[in-house]
Amino acid sequence: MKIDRPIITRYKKNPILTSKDVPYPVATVHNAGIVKHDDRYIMLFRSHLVNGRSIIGRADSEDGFAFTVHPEPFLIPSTDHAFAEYEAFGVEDLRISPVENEYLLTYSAYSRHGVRIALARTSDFETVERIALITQADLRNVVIFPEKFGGRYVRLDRPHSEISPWSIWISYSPDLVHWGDSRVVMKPLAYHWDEMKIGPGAPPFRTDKGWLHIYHGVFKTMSGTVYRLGAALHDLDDPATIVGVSDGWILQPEDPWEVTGYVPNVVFTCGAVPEGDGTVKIYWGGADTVMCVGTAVIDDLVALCLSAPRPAL
Ligand code: BMA
Repeated sequence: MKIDRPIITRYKKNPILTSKDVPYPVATVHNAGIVKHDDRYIMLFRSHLVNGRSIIGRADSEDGFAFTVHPEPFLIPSTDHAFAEYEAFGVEDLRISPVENEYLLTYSAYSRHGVRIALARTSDFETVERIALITQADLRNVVIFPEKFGGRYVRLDRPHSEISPWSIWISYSPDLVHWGDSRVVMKPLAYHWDEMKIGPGAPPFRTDKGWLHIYHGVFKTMSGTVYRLGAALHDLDDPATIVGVSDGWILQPEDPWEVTGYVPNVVFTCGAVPEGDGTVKIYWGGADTVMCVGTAVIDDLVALCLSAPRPAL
């Protein structure tokens, strides 16, 4: 399908947040979860410390473009014995899902045992309650749908595998603690921009035609990997069914701060904010170093998923 405008229009003043904006010492600012709460945009971003391990900071904005960072980090590795063992190497890539009057926070917890996912909740971004570690090792990139289906929470995630390219799976839970009925819903496509691995990106949001999920896909080149973003549409009533996946990427590293940095050639999303005017603000980390934002027309992304889609599996 031909769309006569950029699929994502980059904000002219990118990057919108860098380590220089953070009032405590950090090396990077990237891979942030974002949500609109009480008409303010709240960004929970990842920063590498100079020891190479990550923590999560908070920044607020009135307009979704100009952010001010809070003086203290938002989330650091837990000292509570139930979590401390598994968060010892850092917390990364937090996603925010608004579900039933609260926000569910999912993030990667790193330790000598591997990477697993922790789930926490907040209703005001002031106090945070850790609920549970909801995966074993090795899983990353958990996003929770903003609605329940048949009374159950639903998540997309990405287990690691030695015998299959890393793919997107779905799981269900009655209580946020116990998850099951897992199955694979989307796989990388051979000799395609996302052939090496794919993973959930921003928590899906509702459109007329389905749940729109912006995911990341990775391609291996002779000089390293390239992380790009793609779009997939899940059935409104049955999110395990994918209605269509955009054949092409919707964003690739192009700006200097996406092409060069802590990890070159990376655009990586953990959050998008659908607006009332039919657009969506998509936020991404550039080269694991800075935060960027761009705007897309939601109907364009839906049309890309539905016209000449590539197979999901
Ligand atoms: C992935 C994760 C992301 C990161 C990306 C590119 O495996 O570690 O947090 O943005 O690699 O380095």
